[in-house]
Amino acid sequence: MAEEKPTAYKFSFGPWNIHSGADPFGPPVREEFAFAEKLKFYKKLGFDGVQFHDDDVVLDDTPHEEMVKGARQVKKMLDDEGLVAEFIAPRLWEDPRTIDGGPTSNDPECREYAFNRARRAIDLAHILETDKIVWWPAREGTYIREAKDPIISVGHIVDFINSMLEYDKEIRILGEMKPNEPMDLSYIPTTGHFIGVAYKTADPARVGVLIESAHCILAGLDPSDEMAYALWHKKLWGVHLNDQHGLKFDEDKAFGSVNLRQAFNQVWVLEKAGYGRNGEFIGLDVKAMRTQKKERSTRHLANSRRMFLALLEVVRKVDEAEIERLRALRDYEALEVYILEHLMGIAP
Ligand code: GLO
Ligand code: MG
Repeated sequence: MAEEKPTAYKFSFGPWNIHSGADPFGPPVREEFAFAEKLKFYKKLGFDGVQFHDDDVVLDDTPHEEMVKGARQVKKMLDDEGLVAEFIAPRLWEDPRTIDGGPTSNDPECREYAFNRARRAIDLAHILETDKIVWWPAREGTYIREAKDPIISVGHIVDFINSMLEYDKEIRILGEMKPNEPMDLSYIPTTGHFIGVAYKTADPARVGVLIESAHCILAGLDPSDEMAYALWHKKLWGVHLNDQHGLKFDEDKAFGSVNLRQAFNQVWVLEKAGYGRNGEFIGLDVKAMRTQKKERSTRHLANSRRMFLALLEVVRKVDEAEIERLRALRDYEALEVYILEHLMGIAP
């Protein structure tokens, strides 16, 4: 039997991953690159895909005709750089109408705003030629438990997804779950929750997930097991690889920078499952350190990609027969050292 060719992975990031270094406690520390300048970095850094918020394409509330014109201009810019759009994510968390959430707001007018904005994101997706909408439910939760009805909220979320599925018969919805931040507690905080909800929507085959490593760690879960769970359901359509130092604010650290072994296991699970063979991207969601100077503020992207590819080499070098042998012996002590030696480059 002919051997299958190794997956040629494609990488993506969002324009927000090149940023001015502002944080909740301090102002920008480097000038923001213009969008056109950011696009120039993609190919140079080894990336082919651009992740978009809807308002990275055109500002919200732009009249329809102008919106179409603006989106076509962005499509042309992508074409000129040889790039493609991976997904559009409606940025539902910055508008005054979503202070208390979009789909789960108590105010029906605010819910309606969220529904309309998501449909508009689908229009943009058409123009940018992607069939993926990513939904990160940033404010769909509560600061205090009593603020919303938690049962009704789950129903609102299903209605929201259905409204997108009904609006467009091709579009796919990828839930990007996160247990907290900016909310104290989010509804449907994990991939497992979202997949449960997916099966209750009008077209479960078009509802899947994008998994971010840091979000899993924030939920006390292992990212590679989360990915495996979604892969089993054939619902892993995107990833946001990054890293996170324990249970605190969402750090979006460079991939592999905190826990190499955990990163290795993510690459392992993706590679073994053939992730990427249907055009899925290795997406990153990483922040540059605030201390970084402007002209060196894309290093975290190159570094994360480098770590993915280096870990991929390790994954491909590891001998599966040896792993099977040690599994059969139940000698996990030996298996552990076998993996660690490979990770450290000291395998005999
Ligand atoms: C924040 C999320 C955010 C999303 C992005 C795309 O915690 O990770 O960065 O990935 O807005 O929806
Ligand atoms: Mg993310």
